[in-house]
Amino acid sequence: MTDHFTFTVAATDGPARTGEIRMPRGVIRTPAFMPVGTAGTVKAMYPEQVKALGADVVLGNTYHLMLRPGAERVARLGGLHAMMQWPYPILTDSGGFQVMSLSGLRKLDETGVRFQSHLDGSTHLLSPERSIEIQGLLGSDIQMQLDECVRLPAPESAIESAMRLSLRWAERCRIAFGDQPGKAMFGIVQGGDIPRLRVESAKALVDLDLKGYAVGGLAVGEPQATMLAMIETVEPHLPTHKPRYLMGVGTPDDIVQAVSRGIDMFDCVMPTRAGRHGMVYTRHGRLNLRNARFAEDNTPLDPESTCPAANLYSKAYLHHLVRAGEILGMMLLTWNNLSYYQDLMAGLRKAIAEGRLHDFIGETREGWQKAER
Ligand code: PRF
Repeated sequence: MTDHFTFTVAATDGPARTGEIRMPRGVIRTPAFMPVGTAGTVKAMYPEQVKALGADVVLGNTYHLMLRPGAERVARLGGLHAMMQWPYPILTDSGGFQVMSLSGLRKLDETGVRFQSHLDGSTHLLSPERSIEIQGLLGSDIQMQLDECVRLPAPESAIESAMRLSLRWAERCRIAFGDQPGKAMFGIVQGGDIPRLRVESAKALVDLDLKGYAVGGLAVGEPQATMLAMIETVEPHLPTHKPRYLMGVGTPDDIVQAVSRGIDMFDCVMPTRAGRHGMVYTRHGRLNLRNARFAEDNTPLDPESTCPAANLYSKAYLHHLVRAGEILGMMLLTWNNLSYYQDLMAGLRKAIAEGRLHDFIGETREGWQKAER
């Protein structure tokens, strides 16, 4: 295994690419979906199950882990990989986005974000330097710059100042991160739904020569068409030899659309969160297993899937578990959903390698139409 962080593109199909990120803790096959392990666990899943489904990397959150159990404590206990029993790569988000969506009182200025914990009301400061320090204490392999993400719609002036602040924080994060050959710090393109600001953000980040680039500030209230247009705006300005990560996205359709526009990495709570709320993703679309029409449906979710949650148990049984609020219901639905997402990514990688991405996307979308809603 390499002692450096490298990214190689093996094949392209239009703007879409398939390749590998290599780093000391493992290889990430791209396009990759990263299951979300916010609080040091991919909820309702054993780490070995997550790996067996084909996930090469999971996501952790600075915000949650700094508050509980605390970054210094995680470090004393040997780091997040050791605690979680996940020896493979971990990417951590920087915290700013979660502060904005979860914490109580908060104040953002040039220094960073001062905020009150949603757990006990204690006050904390997350600066660019402290965010990188925390991500280092956790042992994160791919660290994200601290940024400010503006929900859409928003006034252009607010989008512009958040983008500029994010650029200044990117420089501070890069200095704080320093030179760590086996690890990476990614910049985050901001700029809302304004093409001019997106281009300016991408160019300035590329000048910082970071190891990868995320597109942030999307899937925050805008239509899907706007999100895809922003990816198309940014993509030509990002270097082809570095990974591109679309943060917090998305539905299976968002993912195939973004992959076909050149995105390599994704994370989203959707498959795990939906699985705890009775929703399943399948080749035939999304189903709500709480629905009474599944009460006596003795067929599995997908007999052709290799995941037992999809090929073994009947929909009637899963419906019963969900209705009864049984823990196993959440476990099986989460397992099915992550399996579906990982199989989708494997399908995308194969289709790109074989130069038939367009047909693959057509067939995949046709399959989704089959679910009766
Ligand atoms: N910035 C960071 N994390 C994020 C986002 C962002 O813009 C998003 C937006 N979809 C999700 N997670 N740091």
